[in-house]
Amino acid sequence: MVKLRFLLKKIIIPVIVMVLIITVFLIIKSTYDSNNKGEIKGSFTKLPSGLNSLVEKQLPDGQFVAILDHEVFTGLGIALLDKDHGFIQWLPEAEYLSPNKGDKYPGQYVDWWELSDINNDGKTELAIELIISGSSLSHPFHLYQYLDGSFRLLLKFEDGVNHTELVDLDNNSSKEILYSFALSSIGWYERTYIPWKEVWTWRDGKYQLANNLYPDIYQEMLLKYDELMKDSQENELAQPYQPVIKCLEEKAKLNISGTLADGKDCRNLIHGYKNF
Ligand SMILES: [Ca+2]
Ligand SMILES: [Ca+2]
Repeated sequence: MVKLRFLLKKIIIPVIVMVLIITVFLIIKSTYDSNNKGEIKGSFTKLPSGLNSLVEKQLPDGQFVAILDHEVFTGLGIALLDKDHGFIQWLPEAEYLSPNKGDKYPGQYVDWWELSDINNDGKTELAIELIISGSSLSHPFHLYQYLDGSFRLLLKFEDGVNHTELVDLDNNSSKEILYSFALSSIGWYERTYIPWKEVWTWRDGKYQLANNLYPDIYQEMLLKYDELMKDSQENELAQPYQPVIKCLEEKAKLNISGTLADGKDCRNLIHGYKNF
């Protein structure tokens, strides 16, 4: 009897009290966790090792698109996450691979991103401009469409000195993609003297090159080429680019006259140009 009382006092009661305390703690913790699930820093137990979600946007069906970065290495990837922020997959051509797997990622920083019905077709698009720091001033651009729980790549631009804007140029509620870049970015002269612009418009279920529908843009480019031509006459090192500027002028004039012309066709006039 004495032994039983001793056991109750020294072992059984303390153990029961301990179990009660742990149970109450777990109940409080699980309530706290479920209340905080909507926070970005909620539960990332299902993300690949070492990766963190920097920012994310919620999709119409409750899934998320997120920019993931690595806690040690540089670079960003774009991923689709489930409703609980668990990793589903990388978006096409936006995979992040750590340096020991090949140093591949679409960008180092996010310049801007937009998730909306960009082309006014009732489906959601994601447009994202990234930044890769370095002398070529590269701003990779990816455009995706979200359909049936996954993303498909519609367009991708990755020239040097490039910038992309979404603008509804003809006021039909479907945004055009205005893309500016340099035909080559291997050196300062290329980055400065041979700029070009493209306009992409949504037609027949895809974004198509439509430079010739927006003559005003190429009128402006003609003024720019005039200036560059004058500059190049005073700068010996810029003179090798004059044939390229002339070619771009001709392409701009064709677009103004209504004939679709692509400035990239002038690249073969750049001495030593290689398409990397
Ligand atoms: Ca759309
Ligand atoms: Ca439009």
